[in-house]
This record gives sequence, C-alpha cells and structure tokens, in this order.
Amino acid sequence: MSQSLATAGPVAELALTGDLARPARLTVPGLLTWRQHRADVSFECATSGIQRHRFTGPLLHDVLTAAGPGFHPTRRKDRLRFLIAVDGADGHRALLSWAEIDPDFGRAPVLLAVTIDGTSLDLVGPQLVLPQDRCGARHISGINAIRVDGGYRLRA
Ligand SMILES: Nc1nc2c(c(=O)[nH]1)N[C@H]1C(S)=C(S)[C@@H](COP(=O)(O)O)O[C@H]1N2
Ligand SMILES: [Mo]
Repeated sequence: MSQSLATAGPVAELALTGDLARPARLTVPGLLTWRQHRADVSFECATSGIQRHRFTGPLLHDVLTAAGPGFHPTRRKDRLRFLIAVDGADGHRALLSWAEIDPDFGRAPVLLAVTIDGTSLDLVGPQLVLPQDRCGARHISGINAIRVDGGYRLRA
C-alpha cells in the first residue's frame, strides 16, 4: 500500500449502543480528547506466553458514563443489572458487569486504549485493557461495538 493510502486510510469506528441516553460512534481521534490514563500491563496468553505492553486511553467508565446509561442517578443498587458487551471486529466478545468498573463497586481501572507501546490504534480501533486480568483474553483489540444492557427491570 502506498503511504498516501495508508495515512488517508479509514479511521476505525466503534458503535456505542444500548440503554444509553446518548449512543455514539467513537474513534481513536475522538477518544484522545478525553482525560488520558496510562497502564503498564503484563498478561499471560495460553498460546503466546507472557506479554508486556504500555497502553494509554480514557477510562471505559468515563466514556460510558458520558453516554448516559439508563440507571437511577443516585440509587447505586440500580446499576447492578447493567452489563457491558465488548466486541472485536473479528467476533471475539467479552462481557463485563457495570459494577466491575464502577468506582463504588469493583473499581477496575479498565481502559479503552488508543495507543499500544506508543503506537496509535486509529486504524485498528481501540483495545480493551484490564490491568487486573492475569490472562490476556479479555484485552479485546479492534473493538467495533460496545453495548450497554440494563436488561429488564422486574420491580421498581
Ligand atoms: N479482537 C480480538 N482481540 C483479542 C483476541 C482475539 O482473538 N480477537 N485474543 C485475546 C487473547 S487470547 C490474548 S492473549 C490477547 C493478546 O493476543 P495476541 O497475542 O494475539 O496479541 O489478545 C486478546 N484480544
Ligand atoms: Mo490468549
């Protein structure tokens, strides 16, 4: 591929949908406008062994909160029914619970990374980074969809 094609290549887009007041289409350039965090992670892969990487990007919790998830603003209990489904463009998928990344519950500092080892992810798409995971499998690369799902509320 010529360099002009490479640099003008399409920037990957991620669809943020679900029980949200403000669904959005997110790109790496757009995610760079958020407060950036850094994570030096090491994880083990069953096939390729131990890997170490430095990632930067916004907190997943910050980005999802800004999209207006449909839970009660102050009743913490109402958040517990929400799940977060993260899809890679290749069909790899992992689920997180909202409580896992919520500062009032699991407080996991999960990133929606926009760089890996100093290289931009704008062509591939953002990567999920879970510093708490021993295994690499949830570090989904090339994310093209995130769905926030509150399920059904059985009682008010
Ligand atoms: N989109 C996508 N992301 C993925 C995977 C995958 O198959 N598809 N594999 C996971 C696994 S099993 C590991 S260990 C890490 C690192 O995988 P790598 O060695 O292929 O970089 O990426 C994770 N992210
Ligand atoms: Mo893996």
